[in-house]
Amino acid sequence: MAVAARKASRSDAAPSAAKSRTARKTQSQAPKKGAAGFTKEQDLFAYREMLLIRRFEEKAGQMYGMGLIGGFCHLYIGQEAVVVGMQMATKEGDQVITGYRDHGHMLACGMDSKGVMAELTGRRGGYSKGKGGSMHMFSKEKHFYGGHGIVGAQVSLGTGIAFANRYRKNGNVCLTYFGDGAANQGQVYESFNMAELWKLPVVFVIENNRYAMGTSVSRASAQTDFSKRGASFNIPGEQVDGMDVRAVMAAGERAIEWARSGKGPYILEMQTYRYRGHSMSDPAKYRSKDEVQRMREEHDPIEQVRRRLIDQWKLSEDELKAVDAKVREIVNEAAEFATNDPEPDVTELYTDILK
Ligand SMILES: Cc1ncc(C[n+]2csc(CCOP(=O)(O)OP(=O)(O)O)c2C)c(N)n1
Ligand SMILES: [Mg+2]
Repeated sequence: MAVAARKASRSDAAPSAAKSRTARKTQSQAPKKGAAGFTKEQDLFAYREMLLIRRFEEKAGQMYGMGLIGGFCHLYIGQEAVVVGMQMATKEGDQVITGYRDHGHMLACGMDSKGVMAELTGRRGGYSKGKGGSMHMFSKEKHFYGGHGIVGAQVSLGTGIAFANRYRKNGNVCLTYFGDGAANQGQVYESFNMAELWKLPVVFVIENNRYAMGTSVSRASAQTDFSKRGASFNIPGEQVDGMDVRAVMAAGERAIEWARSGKGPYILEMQTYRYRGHSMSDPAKYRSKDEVQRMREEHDPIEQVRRRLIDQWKLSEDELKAVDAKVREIVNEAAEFATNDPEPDVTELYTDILK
């Protein structure tokens, strides 16, 4: 927690690109109404946010292929509705912490796409001055606490952030995301116990994308209903269609309200799917192409909203194209910045380290 906070203020101070933010709304300023059905504004907002994540990730994948991004790179494509729906249920001040599949979470928190992309390419305008890479970015300003490469580590850190919220009586809730694989880690259950015992304001969001690297849920988990994982600690939970941004927001509102009102933690199992490999180096031999194709064709979270915008809200193809063009422009600008920004100076080798 202390380390995360230190890194957060450091990286906030660093990137000039991250400071020069586009005028994009963050989700805590997003249009709100009852959650079951979205208004036109909510659908448009969700569409734009999810599309930004998708296009950003596609571009990151291309840049990785071109050798511009080194190290690990885990793409979030397919899972966009989870983080966008959850952010739409938050209020300003609520924190987010997650694992290594984190670019979507950063963008959804309102972090600048230039600063994120420049960190991927290891440039000085990146959120960690080009020294952190894909899995290690933070923004205290946007309440994003990483970016963690150790599977499950963020669960105890997120519980610690929630403890700080309770101690400071600031009314904030910490959204702590982790995967189906991470859900089998021991420290998760130590955290669950303390979170319920002390009624900490934390929502545990389990992103069940059906695989942990190449291992399917049914091969690795004795209890595959992750919403029940808090049962022995009396933590309530529910399973959510994580491909439907409206269902995510509705569940997010219930869970956040529960946590904020002092009732303690809440578990949301988001049933979702990642279209790409675990990381860029995954040949994905453990699942069939048909399975991926079926999910894309029948459950794509962005396509669902796109259809509503056309059928229900009568948006024209031209109006949608204008949104797409704007998103592409933001992503292209980020890629250009991340390609041309200089690398960190060698003197930076000895800064921002624990001595
Ligand atoms: C403590 C630890 N053990 C193993 C690994 C290697 N590892 C990286 S990702 C991963 C799978 C995690 O899967 P899941 O929690 O389902 O998240 P997803 O990748 O599906 O988002 C493993 C085993 C690690 N990084 N840290
Ligand atoms: Mg997984």
